[in-house]
Amino acid sequence: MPDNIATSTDEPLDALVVGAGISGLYQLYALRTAGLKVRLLEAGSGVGGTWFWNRYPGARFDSESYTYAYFFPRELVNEWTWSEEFAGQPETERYLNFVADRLDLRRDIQLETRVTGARWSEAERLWTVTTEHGATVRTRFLITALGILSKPAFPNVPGREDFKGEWYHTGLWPHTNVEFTGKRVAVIGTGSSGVQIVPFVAKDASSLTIFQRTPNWCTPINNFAITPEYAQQLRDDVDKIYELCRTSPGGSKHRPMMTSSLDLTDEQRREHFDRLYQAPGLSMALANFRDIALDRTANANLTAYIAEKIRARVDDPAVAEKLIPTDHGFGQKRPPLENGYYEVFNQPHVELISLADEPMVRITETGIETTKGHYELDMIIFGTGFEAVTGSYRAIDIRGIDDRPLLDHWDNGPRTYLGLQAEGFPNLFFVGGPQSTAGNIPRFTEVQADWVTRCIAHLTAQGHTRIGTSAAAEEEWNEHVLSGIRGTLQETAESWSFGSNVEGRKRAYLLYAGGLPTYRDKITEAESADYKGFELS
Ligand code: N01
Repeated sequence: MPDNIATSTDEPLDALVVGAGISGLYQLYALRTAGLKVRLLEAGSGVGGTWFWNRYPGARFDSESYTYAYFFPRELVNEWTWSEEFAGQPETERYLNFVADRLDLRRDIQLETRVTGARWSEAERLWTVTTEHGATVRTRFLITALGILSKPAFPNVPGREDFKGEWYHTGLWPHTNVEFTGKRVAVIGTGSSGVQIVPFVAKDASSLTIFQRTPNWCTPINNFAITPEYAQQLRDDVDKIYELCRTSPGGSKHRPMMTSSLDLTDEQRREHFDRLYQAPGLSMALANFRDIALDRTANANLTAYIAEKIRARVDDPAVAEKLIPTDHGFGQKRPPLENGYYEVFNQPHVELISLADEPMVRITETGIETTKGHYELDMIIFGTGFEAVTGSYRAIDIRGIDDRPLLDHWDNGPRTYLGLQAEGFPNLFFVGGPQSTAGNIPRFTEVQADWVTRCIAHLTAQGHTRIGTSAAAEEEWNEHVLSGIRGTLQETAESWSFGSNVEGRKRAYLLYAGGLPTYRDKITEAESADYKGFELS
């Protein structure tokens, strides 16, 4: 670990990056390559961000490993070989450590340093950043790469602190071995994390009780090993694969079909769905007809198809019905990928509790009480998700012009210009913040990190010391962001994309549904037009 980055009283840094996830690491690399004096602070004891914290059994990519990974610099592509199409967490964490070493990033990273505050000085045109240990560091530019799913959320029921057994959150999984063998375990939550961990717990636990608030439309991940020949082919095709990701709406190698699924006969449609059900990863969501996301009839056809699959895989018809969503269609929420999830419910020691039938009342010393009874437990696993996107900003007291808190600015939902800056917070850039991503996150955030790097280089070259944006620019961007989600079936879903998974949170769209090519065009157009919407001085 480098010495005293956070207590430095030296000249201010050119830039400080917060967060050593896949986006922050790339931002550090890009700024350093541009010749800037830059450092990175990270709360965890290792690099990796999401892939450092979410180390629960079964955690795995749902984007193809090589499309989520870095494409630049090319030695990273040439010197790393993925073992599976969808790599598990341990391999991804190893990969990000390999990147940190290979690009010699560690000398500018300080771990175990949680940033708790940042205050802008208009007079000095500097940010002063404070850490939980009371150290401060001054920087010309501050870049937050906090991740969109990094602040764990817990059920709002009393008694969590009373529970005498073990408890874990999937997003804060310990580094020590967690033993399920012979234990009565509960998993609360059936989103992507819950769906991934459940088969692993079921293998060893003496009993497994799954508390489901809302079922999801899960489809098989259909993962497979990467052979040496396939690995070589991926390297040979790297430009082609990158171009596919770069030009697809979700930043993935998949793209939607723009013809209508309603033009097919029932038989053709079934064949098409069968093909996608057996295809790897998010094919069902991303390589399907576009009208699935827009047209209720098209969506209902697919929904009926997957419901049938669930009924075929779950022995008890009553349990199968509980596992079939009725509040949303496929794709209205991000669909989890599964590997043997539905078959878990056929095992005698596994029980599904629908919280719609018996709401949770409290957590007790020995288990979970619902309106219908008490479940005795040795362990509770919270797969209850995250206070998405802006949640991680709640842990940092960011103050802009006139000491105004960023959270006040975002009180009615996030407001940004291009997802890059907020009005009243000069020289602060968000990478992977609100109103700027959706889909395969690294492909969105690399575009932002490159933009921020060019912007700071431009300001420096022009002798400028400040960049800010305006309320009018934010308004324009807000309207553009909302226009991307308006009229889609996602618009009406209760999901973390709107913050509605957390009780009491104001509903606001947190992501960017306009697609990667449009996003890139928008931010580069603003840059080419003399930083339209920004004020440089
Ligand atoms: O979180 P979630 P997640 N009482 O919010 C339930 C990515 N990801 O960690 O649906 C009881 O999706 C909640 O119920 P409901 C991926 O983008 C990717 O699983 O809100 N239950 C839901 O069932 C994903 O979308 C991978 O009604 C409560 C669950 O907890 C995102 O992260 C793997 C509750 C939370 O689901 C988030 O996934 C994992 C309460 N009070 C995650 N509060 C990959 O495969 C919430 N729930 C790469």
